[in-house]
Amino acid sequence: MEQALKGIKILDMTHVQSGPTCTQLLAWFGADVIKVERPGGGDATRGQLRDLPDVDSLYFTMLNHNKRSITLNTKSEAGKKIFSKLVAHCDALVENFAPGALDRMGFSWAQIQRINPRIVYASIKGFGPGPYEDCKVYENVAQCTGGSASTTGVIDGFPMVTGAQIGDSGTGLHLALGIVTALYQRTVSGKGQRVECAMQDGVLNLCRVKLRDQQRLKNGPLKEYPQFPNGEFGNAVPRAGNASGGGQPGWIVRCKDWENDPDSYIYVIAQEGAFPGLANAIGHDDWLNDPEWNTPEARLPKLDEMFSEIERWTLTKTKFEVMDILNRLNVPCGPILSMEELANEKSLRETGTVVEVDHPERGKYLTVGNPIKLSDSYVDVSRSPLLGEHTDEILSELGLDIEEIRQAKEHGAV
Ligand code: CAO
Repeated sequence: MEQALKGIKILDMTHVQSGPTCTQLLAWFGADVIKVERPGGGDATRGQLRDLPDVDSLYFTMLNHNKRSITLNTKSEAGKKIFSKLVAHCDALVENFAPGALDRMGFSWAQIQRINPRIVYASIKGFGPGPYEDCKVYENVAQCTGGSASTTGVIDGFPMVTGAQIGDSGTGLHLALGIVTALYQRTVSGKGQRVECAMQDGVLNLCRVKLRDQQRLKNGPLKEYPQFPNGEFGNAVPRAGNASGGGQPGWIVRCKDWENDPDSYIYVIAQEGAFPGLANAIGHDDWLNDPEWNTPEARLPKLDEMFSEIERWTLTKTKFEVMDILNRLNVPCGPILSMEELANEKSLRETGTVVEVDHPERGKYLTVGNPIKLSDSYVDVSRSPLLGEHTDEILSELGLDIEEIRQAKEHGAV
């Protein structure tokens, strides 16, 4: 079996998280990803949140699988020459520097196009054109400016960021789609193009349902929100605790031993079609003939009471027992799984979503593999490169002979 992106060469100028998640996906689909790093320290995440002294951090290793690493000082004259060769050699350049960094190195889009008109030039920035276009941005800044934080959190509590890296990894995903789309268009147009994703835009795209609710607010209260019917709605979409974002009410309820296990909870959705089974299971078959309870509209103003009754039942069972019983009744539900449980989940290991990788300096560690499964393109997760591990190999692929490589080293370019 071949790999979908075999033969595609990516000039990977990414660092930290957002860009590296994008190029890691492309590498998993078979692209040759050449990660360019500054001589000395390389990607800052190599040294961040280290759990072992002098060993690449898990932060770095888990974002840079299947790539090759070349060190290159793109600000030195000799480095710029090599960088130009890389631009000519590759199908896509991907970067997520602070705004203007590549231009300051002397590589504007116009210059890059002159070197290689077929190249796709893909960037992640914090913001698109506008008042904040020059700002540096990290994950939580994007969550706050993209509408996620203002709509996440407990009712009447302060805004909250989520554990899911929707600003970084979410935007990396968006960019990867942009790159393969541009490469596809190139097969017809013959030329490359610019692909840009702003983290604010990526987060807002993932918060689409909240912009939906912002507009619904004009026409009356959001009846599925916990603020209805007793609380007040202001001018903007409020935080809704754990209420479902869709048309079916849902909530997190406690399960047996929740006092000792911080993850003994389950999310239960009271979907209309499965409601009779749910009511029966929790011992409330009386609701089925009671007009106060037997329609979704009748239940809407008393969802808190309904979920307390569901919880009275779930408190007598483990989250997995609840899952077993309710799944058989077609009631959508999901246990709150801890990272410990996910790391040990057999089915995730079998599908390659959780993978054990061996690293020459740190030994074995777990990572999240490719969550996108193609039937005709295999994924083989291999370890992240050491800093500059492939410098000589890549330089000779660019046509430099041994003497030129020696000189590049002597000039501190690599
Ligand atoms: N050779 C020479 N110089 C290099 C180099 C190389 N191989 N690689 C990077 N540099 C230089 C850059 O050119 C830049 O120099 P200038 O400031 O003179 O232009 C400098 O290193 C620092 O780059 P940076 O400004 O991007 O890095 P930072 O640590 O200050 O900022 C970040 C990091 C993430 C805030 C910023 O890159 C950013 O806003 N990126 C866009 C948004 C983004 O992706 N954020 C997600 C990060 S993960 O949460």
